[in-house]
Amino acid sequence: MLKKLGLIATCIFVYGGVSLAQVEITPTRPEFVVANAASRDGQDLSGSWSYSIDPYRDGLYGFHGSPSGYGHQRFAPQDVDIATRRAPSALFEYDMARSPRVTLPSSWTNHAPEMRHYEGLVWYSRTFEAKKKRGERSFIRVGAANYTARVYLNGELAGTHEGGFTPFTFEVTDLVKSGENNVTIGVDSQRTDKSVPPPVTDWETYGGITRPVQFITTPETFIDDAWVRLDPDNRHIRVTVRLDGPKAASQPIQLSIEELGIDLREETNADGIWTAVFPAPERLVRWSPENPKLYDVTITAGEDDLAERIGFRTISVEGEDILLNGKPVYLRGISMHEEELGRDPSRVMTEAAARALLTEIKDGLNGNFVRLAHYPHSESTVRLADEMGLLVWSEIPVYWRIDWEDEGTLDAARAMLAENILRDRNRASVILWSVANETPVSEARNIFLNTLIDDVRELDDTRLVTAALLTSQSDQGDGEVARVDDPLVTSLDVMAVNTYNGWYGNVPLAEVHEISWLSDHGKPMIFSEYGAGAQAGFHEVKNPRKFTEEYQAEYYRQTLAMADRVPFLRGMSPWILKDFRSPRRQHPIYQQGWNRKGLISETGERKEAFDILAAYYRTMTETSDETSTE
Ligand code: GCB
Repeated sequence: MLKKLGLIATCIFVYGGVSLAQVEITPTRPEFVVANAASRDGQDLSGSWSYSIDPYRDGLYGFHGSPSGYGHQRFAPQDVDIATRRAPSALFEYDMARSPRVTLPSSWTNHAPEMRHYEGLVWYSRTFEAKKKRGERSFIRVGAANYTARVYLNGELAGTHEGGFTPFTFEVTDLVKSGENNVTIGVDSQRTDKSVPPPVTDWETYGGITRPVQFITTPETFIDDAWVRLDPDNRHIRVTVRLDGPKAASQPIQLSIEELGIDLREETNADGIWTAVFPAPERLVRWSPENPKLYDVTITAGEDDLAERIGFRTISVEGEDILLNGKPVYLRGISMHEEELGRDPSRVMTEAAARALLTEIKDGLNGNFVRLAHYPHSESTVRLADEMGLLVWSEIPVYWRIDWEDEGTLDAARAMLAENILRDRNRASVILWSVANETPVSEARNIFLNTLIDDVRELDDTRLVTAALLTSQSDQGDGEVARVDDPLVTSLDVMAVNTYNGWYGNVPLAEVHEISWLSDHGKPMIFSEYGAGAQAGFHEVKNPRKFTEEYQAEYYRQTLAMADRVPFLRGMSPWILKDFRSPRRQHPIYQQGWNRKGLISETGERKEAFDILAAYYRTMTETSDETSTE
């Protein structure tokens, strides 16, 4: 249920040199943003839900493809037992109320042993009490459901959504009733060659409802979107607020930041939008990893108000430097997946679980940066990064083998991008939006990714755009040379490359430090990935081979020595903080279904390489002047 705003541009793009397609250049926006949704009135529907698997999608279609029949509709709110007592010949082949119960949010991987590798449709259902009030609107918001979802309230379809990592909200004002309500969500983890990401990745799919479901109530006219940020000129604060509802136009509106003595009162325009620019007060403290200062911001419009905690900072590029608040910054980072510590994770990324991982980065590694790979992580993780002082790389799962020629695929990617940016553009920690990971160059791919880059620039002109690229490498007599020769670089602010010499490829580990890097782009580069696998506790000191801690440690020494020789390198997010589940990694001794490139094991045990990176970053903090707070 996505509303496409704006005009269809008249640009004609050539797809793959064959077909002509008209691409809408105005970004696809979700119908509702519901800024700071967690702070909204209503009910958190996290907790106990019943579930029923449906691998043949029997709840949706009969066996000849027609809509499902009465006895199959998992979304119908009836009590099957009572119905069959009343009509003894009625046949029901489900009973949601008597199905097993589980606690959401969580992927279904841990619901039962037989769910561990399940892919397909699962129905979830629960009831909640509501009281309908005149002049009040109601919504169901899902933080994330992987990969497609259908939401029903009291048996009626409220909406459908594609994309496993971004929030979606459906209005249910007309469907909700006073008393008991039934909400049923069908989540289908099945992906196709046209989905984003495609079925083949290097991580666990984690199908299911992995972030909170909320029942939200708002006044008839409410503040749907509010974006408050420091202008790139570093001297002004800019505000954009969008109201939704019958009284959105010409509505008195107020913004206050008490600590800064800011109290603005104006009116929305005819479209329900208020934009303002005003000088940043002298005493404004800039947000930075060293001083992650957040301000309480309140917006009031009619009967609605919205509270936010917002940090103010600038991020820009000058030549080969990345500037935070006008000063060069080196990104001392690491990558992470959304997977909690423990032997049996199921993507239950509570705040405590995220804090445990981010603390390892901030305090353990002396880091100031995290790459949240390979899809948008939960909003609470990004808010935590704001609070703890970690710069964030945020990305959408445009990964490996995307169908570059399919318009539906492009639409899906654009929708995910917009949902991600609109959710997180108030977070000072987010400095980089990434549009892709390791995508081979082709004409169709360049067009696809340039459309996404244009969208980013349209939705957010205060951050940098990047993508994790592949590079070419050769030895033409004077040593191994790696080149950043992807034509996409022209459109990016920061070049990012994934490089695995010494783990993949033919360069011997001992020679990795000699590799040279060439770029004539005059832009900053970061190593968005490099890494080697090691099983925690597996040692071979004399002749270390792959998967020993010693090999991984030497890999880090070699790669860091190489990094020291790259004149335009401005940061790194090695692969990866923690061992993570990946069905493609099946060495029976070293991997057992885990990608072992973590610097800590799945239970948090630090490997030798952890200390090498931590020491490298510590030295950097000791030698650099890091007081970018003004
Ligand atoms: C990559 C991918 C990442 C993989 C990693 C690996 O380049 O971007 O998703 O997990 O390599 O471990 O091979």
